[in-house]
Order: sequence, then C-alpha cells, then structure tokens
Amino acid sequence: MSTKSAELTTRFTNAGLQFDEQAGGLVRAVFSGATAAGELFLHGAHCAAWQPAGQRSVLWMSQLSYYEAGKPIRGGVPICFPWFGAHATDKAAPGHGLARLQEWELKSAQSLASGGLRLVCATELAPFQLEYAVEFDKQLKLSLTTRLGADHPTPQRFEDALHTYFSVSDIKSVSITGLENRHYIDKVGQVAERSASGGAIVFTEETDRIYPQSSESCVIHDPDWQRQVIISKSGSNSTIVWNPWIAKSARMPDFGNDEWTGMLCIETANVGSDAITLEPGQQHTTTALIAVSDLTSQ
Ligand code: TA6
Repeated sequence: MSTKSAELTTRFTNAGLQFDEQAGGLVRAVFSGATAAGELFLHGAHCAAWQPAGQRSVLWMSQLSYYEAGKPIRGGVPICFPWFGAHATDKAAPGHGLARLQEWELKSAQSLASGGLRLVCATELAPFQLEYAVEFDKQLKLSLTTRLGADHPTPQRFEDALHTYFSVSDIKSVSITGLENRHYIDKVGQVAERSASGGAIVFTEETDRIYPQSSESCVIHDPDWQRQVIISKSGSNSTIVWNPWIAKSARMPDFGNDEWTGMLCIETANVGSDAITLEPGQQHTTTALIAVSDLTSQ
C-alpha cells in the first residue's frame, strides 16, 4: 500500500473505506457495506463500481480500460466537464473536457443511517469550483455541483454529463422507455434531428443520440436478467443514449471488440442548447439517481 493510500485509509477508517492503487498508480476508494458495495478513483472522481446488496453489479467497466494519469477510465461514470464531446474550437483539446482527467480531492466520507456511504470530492477547473457527492446505498446518487465565484467578472457557460455506463445482459434484448415522446439529435453518420419515435428504444446498430429538453426518468428493461434499472434525475435537461456497436468498438483501443453487447450508456447531462450559464456567485447541481428493481418482484 502506498503512502497516499495508507494516509487515506487512516484518515477515513471510521467510514469503512479501504484505499488501494491500481495499475498506473491511480488511488481507488473501496466500500463494502450492508446495502451496497462501490468503488471510486480519485482520478476524475471516477465512480467505477456500484452493486446494491442482492443484485448484480450495475455499472459496466471495460476489461481494456486505461488506468493512467492523463487518460480517461473506460466505463463506470466519467464526468464530462466543462464541455461535452469535441471542444468547440480547439481540436487538440481532449474529448469530453478536463474533469475526468485530473485528480480530485476526497473531502469527506460519511456513513449513512441506512448503512450506505456518502463521499464528497472536489476540484477546481478555472473559473469553476466543482464538488461531486456520491452515495453508495440501495440507490446510487451522483450529484455534481458547479460554482462560479462571486468575484468573477462575467457569466460563464459550461456543459456537463454524468456519462454512466450500465451493464446489460445483451444489448440486443434490452429496451429503454421514458424518451418515447422526445425528438433527438442522431450523431451516427451525418448529424440529423429526428422526430420522437413514439416507442421504446431498442438497439440494432450503433446508437448515439442526444435528447434535448428531456428531464424525464428512463428505465432500462433487461428481461434476460429479470431486472429494470431506473435512472431519474434533477438539474439535467439533456439525456444521451449510446452503444458503439461493432465497428466503433473495434476502433477504440480501450474497449474490447466484443464488449459492446454487454453495455449501454444513459447519460445525465446539460449539453448543446441545454448548456448552463452561471452568473457570478451562482451554482448549479446535476443529479442522477439510479435504482434497480427485480422484475420477478413485480
Ligand atoms: O456520449 C456518447 C459519446 O459522445 C460517443 O459519441 C462516444 O464518443 C462516447 O461519448 C465515448 O467518448 P470517449 O471520449 O469516452 O471515448
């Protein structure tokens, strides 16, 4: 155990947290409680695992993920901030912004009455201050708060996304409800606006959609695993749905060629026309609340 991990384990020992270092020297916090287990890397404040008691693991991680400073971890919940996708003008800038590439500070770890754990991480990405609260419990609660200092001279705009990767039995047998009545931007091939489908989302090819002005909850229906995953949210007006399918998976070195069948992303975001502009002294919180229910108990 490195000095840093040992110091953190001592500092947060009453919260039942253990710390270790993965390949690349990234420090990981590991929690195992009565209601859930969870993992979070300080690199990117990256939530890498959540498994409620009695359930399969809910977040998906690539077997080929990087665990290196300066590179994003593939899977779990990358934090996209202060831009989503490619930078508007700087082609050399990293996709999905800088927050997922820098080391965050673990500010607090608090046991919850339920037996879960609440972690709070913080970082600075000028001119913004970021605070990220993660609750590992029967539900997974992720809250990203962005603050702009009162002494800042001008309003500032940002995009954010909690880019959550979910494990599924088979992408070809799951469906998503909640967005039937929403139009969307189709990013596959020539970007195009598409009208509302009127039905559940099913997957038969690469799927990469931004649903603007969508604050609804979404449900992943996974009949093979006899479960539903419910993603509700606040402070988010964009929802992104993504599965890379075959060709795009093969183009990503940190994504196994056959891993596309076992994952999908539903992202809780504010992007494009839903981007947030803060006045000096203001803050905004984007929250995702993730729960699992057994179909057998329905
Ligand atoms: O959220 C969907 C998306 O924008 C896709 O276009 C794909 O690029 C995905 O994010 C992953 O991006 P990343 O930079 O993590 O490889």
